[in-house]
Amino acid sequence: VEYQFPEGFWWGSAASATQMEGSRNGVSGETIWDHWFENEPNRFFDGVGPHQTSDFYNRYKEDIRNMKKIGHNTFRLSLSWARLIPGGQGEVNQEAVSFYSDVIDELLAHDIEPFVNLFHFDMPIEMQNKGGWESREVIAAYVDYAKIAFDLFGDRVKTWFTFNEPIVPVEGGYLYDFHYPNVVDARRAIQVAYHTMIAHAKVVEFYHQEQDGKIGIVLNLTPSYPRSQNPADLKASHICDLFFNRSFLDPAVKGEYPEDLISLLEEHGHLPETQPEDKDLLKNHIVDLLGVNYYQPRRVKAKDHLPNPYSPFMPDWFFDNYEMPGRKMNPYRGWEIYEKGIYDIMINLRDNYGNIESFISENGMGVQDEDRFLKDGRIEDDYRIDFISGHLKWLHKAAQEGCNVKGYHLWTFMDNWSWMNAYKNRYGFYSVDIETGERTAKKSASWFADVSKQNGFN
Ligand code: BGP
Repeated sequence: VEYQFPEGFWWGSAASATQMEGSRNGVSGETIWDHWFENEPNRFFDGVGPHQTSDFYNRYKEDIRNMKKIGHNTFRLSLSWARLIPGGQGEVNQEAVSFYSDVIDELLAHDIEPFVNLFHFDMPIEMQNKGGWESREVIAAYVDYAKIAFDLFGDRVKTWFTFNEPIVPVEGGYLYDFHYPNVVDARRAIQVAYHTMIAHAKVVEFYHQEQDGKIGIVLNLTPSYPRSQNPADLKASHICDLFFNRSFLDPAVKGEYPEDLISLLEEHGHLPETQPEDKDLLKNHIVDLLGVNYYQPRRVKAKDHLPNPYSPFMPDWFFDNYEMPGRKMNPYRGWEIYEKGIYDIMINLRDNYGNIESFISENGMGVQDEDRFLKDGRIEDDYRIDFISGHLKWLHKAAQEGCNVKGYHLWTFMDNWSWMNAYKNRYGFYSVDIETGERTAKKSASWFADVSKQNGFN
């Protein structure tokens, strides 16, 4: 085997509650996604909400058998806060307790280690109505929810995550208008980002006091590449990195915010509101491991025009994105494919973040109208095999060079519902017939089964 991975490498995939369970299956409180879909116009869902999705709620046994078939030894799911505690705080839903408990047991019975994430974009509407992450009360409710989850499942789940991509609700909900509550306001965005990390650190603190497994966070890291080495481009790229990577990476792994970020926000009068004890909280409660979601890099250049000083403050004041000539694209999702990015991230973690234990917690290729590639009843997704192997080669090189990388998870196990495109882009190892619920392995699934069996590939 040419690309042999370290022993015990985690081969698996990732998914989230909202995207696979079906919020109308079983008893559940509403999340912002149900609320947005049902009550307010939105331009994203193609008229299809998160009600049914891929019906994992009813079909998890079959799905877990399928995971086993393709060699998964780990699987990341998220709990739905609104399912477990429908009001966000208060009474626990016993039906949800049995559901998650059964899923966890079923995974363990198949020798698949469950990685459990507490929050994947799915704020309970009751909590959003109290101010979402802008509110300290909501932080307290989230910490209580985490404690309940640890009490219920901590005996069997030894790898936990506080958040998936915490910057996405900030960007989507408070800066660029693609998530509920559709606010565009950098001051509030910064407060939300900050409070998310406070909530995170409080949960890490509690976990370390009471439990004996590992706890981490999943961040979508987008390496920031400057157009040129001239100072203006370098500066633009640096600021972009501060806003979109280091605003979460540094507090999570180093326990403090980058000084450059603090002084930039200070200079523009946009520091968040803090409490005196926050600093020590962050400092003393860093993660045990880091999940890295990697889809695409950022190509950054200095701004062509200075921003209008009377326009409201935005991160985009400091840089422009540009389309690098000759870049490779996934034409379906409109995202650049740059495999080496995965290596650059890992080297950065090795050299600047204490070589923290990490793994690729999401990487994947969304494709529209995948039925075009059906042959004899199976989707021949050679492009996905190329995509995965292209990234794995660079990940292998990183591991060879001493990066502490422990695994690779595809986004996602089976086609599911998505935040901004419902079912348009398909990502799974298994295709799902949305009408009948039938699952069929794609070609990449059998390829991946071989990879995990051999712990590598040629
Ligand atoms: C990540 C999210 C996932 C997922 C994926 C693919 O950012 O963690 O939830 O959906 O991106 O993105 P999309 O579904 O928008 O194509």
